[in-house]
Amino acid sequence: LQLMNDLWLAESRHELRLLYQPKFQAPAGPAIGFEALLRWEHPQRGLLAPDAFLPLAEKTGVIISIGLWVLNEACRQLSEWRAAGYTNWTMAVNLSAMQFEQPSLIDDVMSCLTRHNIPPEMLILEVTETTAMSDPDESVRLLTELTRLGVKASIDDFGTGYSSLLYLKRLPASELKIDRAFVNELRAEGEDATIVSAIIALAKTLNLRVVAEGVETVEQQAFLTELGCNTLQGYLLGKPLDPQSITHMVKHTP
Ligand code: G
Ligand code: G
Ligand code: MN
Ligand code: NA
Repeated sequence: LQLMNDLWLAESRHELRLLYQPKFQAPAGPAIGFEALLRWEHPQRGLLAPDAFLPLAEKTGVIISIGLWVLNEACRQLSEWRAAGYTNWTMAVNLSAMQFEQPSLIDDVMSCLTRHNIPPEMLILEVTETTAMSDPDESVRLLTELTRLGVKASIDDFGTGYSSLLYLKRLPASELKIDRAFVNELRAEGEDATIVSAIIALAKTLNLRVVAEGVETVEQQAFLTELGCNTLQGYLLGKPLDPQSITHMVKHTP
């Protein structure tokens, strides 16, 4: 209960932070964009990862205001990077199920883009496969509206939910992210290799960019590239970093 109280106050107390994890062109290209990942600097418990408080935030509804804060802060950071010359970077923001169902979502996204002067196509909204498929018709409608604004949609944690291929085909997404559970155990002869190559083939058929998340080894990097995966994300190539470290990273990478 204390945690719940603290969570309602976290934003006004300036305890929320965003880290940014890079996505790279496969196999070893430059960073093409970043995913904003939320952290909570709790005064007593220290730095908390989303798993420690997002379920509570969803249950109590505070996720709505936290989610708006995330969207706004990520766009603010992107506009700062754009002003510094990094105009080809995209920014990905994770949406929770409850945010996705908010009637004000489209307006909130639009006003955020305007406020920070961000070209819509540089913003990617990540929704999990499970969220997208819980009400497929509504998801098609929402993603169609977002796409009309020019914003990109990404289907996160793909492979863990139950997609109807018919709806997947109708969803105006531009990206699939292969869940890191499949990437984790990737070996050339294993079962996960078959699943991963099927997902990549599916993404190609549907004309979607395909991102592998959780890439931790050079073997995974090489194998995913061989299978035709265009984008890689994971600790091997870049951990979630604070903005200062990112500026440092790009200045010291040829
Ligand atoms: O950053 P980390 O690997 O601990 O993230 C754990 C989970 O929390 C991931 O599934 C990620 O998508 C989710 N997550 C991270 N940041 C946000 C956020 O700002 N909003 C939502 N809804 N989920 C997030
Ligand atoms: O579900 P989503 O893709 O939003 O999850 C992002 C989460 O995955 C973040 O919390 C991030 O810390 C974590 N993550 C990113 N790269 C790796 C990785 O290479 N290995 C593991 N185990 N976790 C990762
Ligand atoms: Mn994500
Ligand atoms: Na994911």
